[in-house]
Amino acid sequence: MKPALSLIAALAFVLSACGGSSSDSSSIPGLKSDTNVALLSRGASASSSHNSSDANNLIDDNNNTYWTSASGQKIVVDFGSVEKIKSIKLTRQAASAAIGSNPDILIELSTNGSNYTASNLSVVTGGIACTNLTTSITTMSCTMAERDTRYIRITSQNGKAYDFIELEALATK
Ligand SMILES: [Ca+2]
Repeated sequence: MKPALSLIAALAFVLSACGGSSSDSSSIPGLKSDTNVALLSRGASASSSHNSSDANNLIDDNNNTYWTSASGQKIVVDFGSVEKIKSIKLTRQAASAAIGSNPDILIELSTNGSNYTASNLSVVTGGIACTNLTTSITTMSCTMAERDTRYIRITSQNGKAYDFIELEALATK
């Protein structure tokens, strides 16, 4: 092989090696990153008896789709397996929602789908602690100590109904 050709071959090798691994850090073995486990595309599912056909709109990674609740109606997201959840974020079409001991939106976590514990994201005190809690007209988010969770249940209460756009639940994996 002539020198010029071997140089081109070497450059091509370097470029292909770089191109194969630069875009997605999560693909590097041993390197963990925050992962949204509440996604249809990751095997999660959402179910409700009210507007059941639209339930998966809550976890479809699409901000143009939503599930419309009704007071007293709940939606349950199942990650498919127990995950160590470190943050929860729920977005909705703009509408006020009271938080406190009797919140308009109750958010609860469970490992088995029968025993649920409320997040302080909605009840503020007495539930699963949030190390950081933010609420707005469209967003409720809570960061928390890692907690084993498979199911998140969201219930509209007090005569209120909401259009819930997306639920995000991050785990490090
Ligand atoms: Ca959506």
